[in-house]
Amino acid sequence: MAKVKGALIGCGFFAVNQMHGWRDLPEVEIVAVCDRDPERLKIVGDQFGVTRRYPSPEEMFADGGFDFVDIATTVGSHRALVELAARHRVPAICQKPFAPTLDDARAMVDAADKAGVPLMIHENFRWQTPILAVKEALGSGAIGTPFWGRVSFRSGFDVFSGQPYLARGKRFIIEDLGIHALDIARFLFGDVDRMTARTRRVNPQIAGEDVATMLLDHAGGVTSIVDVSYATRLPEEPFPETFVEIDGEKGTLRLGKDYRLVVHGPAGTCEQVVAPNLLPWASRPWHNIQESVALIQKHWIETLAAGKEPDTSGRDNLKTFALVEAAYLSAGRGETVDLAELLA
Ligand code: NAD
Ligand code: 89V
Repeated sequence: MAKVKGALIGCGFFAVNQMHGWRDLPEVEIVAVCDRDPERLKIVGDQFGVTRRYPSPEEMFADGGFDFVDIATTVGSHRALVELAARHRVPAICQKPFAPTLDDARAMVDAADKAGVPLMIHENFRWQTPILAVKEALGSGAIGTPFWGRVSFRSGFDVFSGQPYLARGKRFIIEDLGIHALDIARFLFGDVDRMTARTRRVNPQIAGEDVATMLLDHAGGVTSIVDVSYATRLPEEPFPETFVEIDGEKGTLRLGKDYRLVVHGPAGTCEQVVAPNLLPWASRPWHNIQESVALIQKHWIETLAAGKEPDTSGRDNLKTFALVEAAYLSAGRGETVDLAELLA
């Protein structure tokens, strides 16, 4: 059977995980890679044996010969690259965060729609094994209808050594990491009507906020807290684990340290470890994130073949990205922000 051919733009820090994920899918072949940095282009081209290498995305698209493009560059280039893919009618995956602004994100969804090609945002945290286990437990009805939730990521891990640009942006934790936690909150509790947020910068060496506390009113009636911090020094560093707490009308669910999931309800208390698999190319503590890359890529290939919209399509991810915008607006103004107004 003919392989699905892909091309990748951006051969940086995270793209290496994406290349490993693609290599593990027997039905996929990455036929071309692109990076404006010749050193990164060579490292990734050599490591994964890709001979078609381009310093410019325009040149790569002009040559063509691929069925989809995987955009793994940082946010400033996302709109131009998705629009370029749309002009060439090539289905595209774009890394989070979607775009610098909500207007850019909307324009990207429009461009893909007009071209009639799928657009998926690489929002992988909801594909983590422990988060999928939480979703399944919630869906089983074991704790009844949820009325309260918390999605929490608190760490003192040095993310700046691998991703130095994170220290320089005026926006930091909500845009980079909070976006994942907000997407998990949407995944578990549904869309959001109102957002109230507070932010802080504790680390004086960075430009953006490294702590955020967000209160979400979900349309279905759940109230949730999404709290994220890179200024939290714990006796045992939990990076990159996301903890989840849910109270339901009949019981409770807790996903805690070392992927321990406790579901308590009328049928009793069930405790299990829902640890991610350590893929052969993965390394601790990143393996949870790395496995979710492989899972979202599999989902992309399945939806592409079936002509279905991916779960984290551009259209869906507009609602997650709007939460990021709402959080910054709310924290800046000290007010609650109405999502319907923002998305109108
Ligand atoms: P990086 O800076 O290490 O890599 C980006 C690469 O893209 C660089 O090599 C750069 O030269 C190249 N590039 C940028 N613009 C380009 C353009 N227009 N044409 C060609 N090449 C270009 O960044 P990173 O840490 O790998 O992050 C990339 C993206 O991945 C970001 O959006 C980041 O938020 C996201 N990310 C996602 C996860 C996740 O779990 N989903 C984890 C880490 C990073
Ligand atoms: O997932 C991410 O976007 C990464 C990290 C987990 C380090 O924040 O930037």
